[in-house]
Amino acid sequence: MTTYKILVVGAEAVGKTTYIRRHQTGEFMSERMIHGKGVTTNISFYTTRGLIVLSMRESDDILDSGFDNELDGLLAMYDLTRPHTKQVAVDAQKVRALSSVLVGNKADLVNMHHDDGVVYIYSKTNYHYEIPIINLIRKLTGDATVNFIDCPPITPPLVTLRPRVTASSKRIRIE
Ligand SMILES: Nc1nc2c(ncn2[C@@H]2O[C@H](COP(=O)(O)OP(=O)(O)OP(=O)(O)O)[C@@H](O)[C@H]2O)c(=O)[nH]1
Ligand SMILES: [Mg+2]
Repeated sequence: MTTYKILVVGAEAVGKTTYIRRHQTGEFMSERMIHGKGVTTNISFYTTRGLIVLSMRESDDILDSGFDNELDGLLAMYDLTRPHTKQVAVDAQKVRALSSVLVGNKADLVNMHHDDGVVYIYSKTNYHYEIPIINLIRKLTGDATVNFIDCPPITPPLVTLRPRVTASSKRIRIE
């Protein structure tokens, strides 16, 4: 297992928490989530190079990541409906020489036209939402061929029910 410390960096309300939550729980949050700040979320990805854990935090300032100097990579995010937020993301990429991916979020709200070097996503319907992650993992590992694989099946634990427990659970079902 390899762990990388990743900062999702971008101007306010570009969709940082929503993006992390999408990977963590699958939910889309229609409200702005203030409590995403200061939280570290570990998300596991099964890849052709084994289990990779991205330890993710968010910030609007790369110098205030909460990871000290241990940061490994960046998802530099901006809001396609607010073009001025792109500069914040681009500037963050210049502060330190780290593996990074530039992400244009909320593509559902704009006409799709592509800028070079930008991954367009929308967390709202998961459009391309895994592409920034795999692109970043490829940069972090230096392996352009790495890909996701399915999560290995987890064997359920063996549970032996005592006869009385089985009988009472049957009763509950009949009632
Ligand atoms: N339409 C649309 N709305 C989105 C998308 N992603 C996020 N949002 C909305 O954008 C708003 C801000 O999302 P957040 O995830 O709170 O943004 P943030 O960057 O974490 O904001 P701060 O941490 O407060 O700076 C919320 O209302 C989300 O529902 C998207 O892909 N499409
Ligand atoms: Mg947030």
